[in-house]
Amino acid sequence: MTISKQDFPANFIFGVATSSYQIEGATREDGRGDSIWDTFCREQGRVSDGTSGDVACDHYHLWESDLDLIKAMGVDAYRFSVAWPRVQPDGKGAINPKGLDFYERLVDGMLERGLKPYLTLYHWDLPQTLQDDGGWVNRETAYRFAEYARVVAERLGERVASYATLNEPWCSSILSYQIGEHAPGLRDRKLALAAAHHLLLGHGEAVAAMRSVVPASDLGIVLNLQPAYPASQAPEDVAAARFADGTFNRWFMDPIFRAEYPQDIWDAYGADVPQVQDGDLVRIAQPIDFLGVNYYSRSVNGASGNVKPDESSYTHMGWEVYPQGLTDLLVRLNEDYTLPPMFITENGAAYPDELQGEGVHDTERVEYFKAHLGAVAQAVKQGVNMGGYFAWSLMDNFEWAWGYSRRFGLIYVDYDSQRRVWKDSARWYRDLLQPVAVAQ
Ligand code: PNW
Repeated sequence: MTISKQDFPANFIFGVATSSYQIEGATREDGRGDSIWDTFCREQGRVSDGTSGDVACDHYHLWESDLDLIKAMGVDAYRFSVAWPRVQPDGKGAINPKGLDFYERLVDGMLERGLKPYLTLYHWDLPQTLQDDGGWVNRETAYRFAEYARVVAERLGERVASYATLNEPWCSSILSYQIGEHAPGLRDRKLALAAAHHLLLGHGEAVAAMRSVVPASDLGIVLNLQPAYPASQAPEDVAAARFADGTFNRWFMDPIFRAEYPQDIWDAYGADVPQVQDGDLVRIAQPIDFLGVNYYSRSVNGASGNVKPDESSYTHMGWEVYPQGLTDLLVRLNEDYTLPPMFITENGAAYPDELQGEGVHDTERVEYFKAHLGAVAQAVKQGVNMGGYFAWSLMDNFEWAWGYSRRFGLIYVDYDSQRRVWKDSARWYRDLLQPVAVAQ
C-alpha cells in the first residue's frame, strides 16, 4: 500500500502529539502543584509497573532538543498540553508565573522553528485541591476550568494557532469515575455522568471565556471516538452496538453538536443521569472551529459482551488493528452531524519495541500508520473535510495505568539515559513528509 502527501489537501497539517503529565517530569519544580495523577500514582496497584510521571521523559528540561527532534521530522505542527497545576497550583486563585513562563518558552521555541503550536488545556492533570472538593463531580470545577483557560489564552494569545479545551472527556469521566482505571479511580456511574456533564460544561464555558481573548485562534475539543460494530446481524447484537455507540460517542457528540443528550441512552441511565440546568446545553453547543478525533480501534459488540475477531491483529494494548473503522467513523460523523473541519488529533499503536544497536525496527507500527493515514485519505476522497493528522506519539512516554510498559513513540526513549533514538516509524514519517515526493 502506497500513501503520499498528494493523497491529502494542500493545506493539510501533519504533526506529532504528546501530553504534559506523560512527558514532562519535574513534578515538584518551579511551583507546580500536585495533580490527581501524582496522587493516583502513589496509591498501590493503580499503575501496573508502580511508576509515575515524576521523571517521565524529562521534557521539562529537554524541551529544546525535543523541539529540534520534532523539527527534524519535518512535521508542520506539534500538539502538546498545558499542566493546569503548573499554571495554577491550587486550580483556583494564585497564578504561578513560572508555569506560564515554561509554556511561553515552549510556544516561542516552536514558532522559531516554524512549527505550529496546537495546545490542549486539559489532558487529565486536574489540580489535586480541586479533586479534594469533588473534582469534576463538582459543578464549580467547570467554572474554575474556564478561568484557567482564560489565563492561558491571555498569556500565550494568538501565537497558539489552535486551542483544544479537553482531551477525551470519556476518559476523564467514565474511565476515571466509573471504571476506575484512571485518576481519581472511582467506581460509580452516577458520579461519572455528573463528571461528564461538568466537563462538557467546562468546555463550553472555556470557549466562551477565550473567544474574545484570542479571536484569530481556532477553538475546539478532542474526543476519543470508537465506531461500534455488531458481532452479527442478530437484533440483540445490533442493539448492543447501538448502546455502545450511544454511551461512548453520542453521549459526547450530541450535546456539543446538537445541544441534547441522546434520548435512548438518557432513558437507559435511569436515575444516574446528570443534573442539567437551564442553558447548559446551549452553552455546551456553542460554535467551535474544529473537532479533534482520537482514533485507535473499534469495538465489536455482542449481546453478552465485546468480541475479539480471531482473524485480526492486535497491538501491545490488546487493541484490534482496524483502519477501515477510521474511514467508517469519519464518513458517518460527517453524515450525522454538521461539523467544523475534523483533525485526527491522535492515532498510533503500542508495540514491544526493542533497541537493536542504534535503531528500532518497528515494522508493525509503520504498517499501522500507513494503513490509518490511508483510511483518512479515503474519508477525504468521500468528501469529509479533514484539517490534519497527528501521530501519537512523538516519543515513548508514561502510558497512564500501564506506566512505562507500553511504548507508543515514533522516537524510542531510553529511560535510564533519556537518550532519544529514531525508530523506523519516525524515519518513515519524515520521508513521507519530505517536500520532494519519493516513491515508497
Ligand atoms: C489516549 N481506553 O488514552 C490518550 O489521549 C493518550 O494520552 C494515551 O497515551 C493514548 O490514548 C494511548 O492510550 C486512552 O481505555 C487511554 O479506552 C485509554 C483508553 C482510550 C484512550
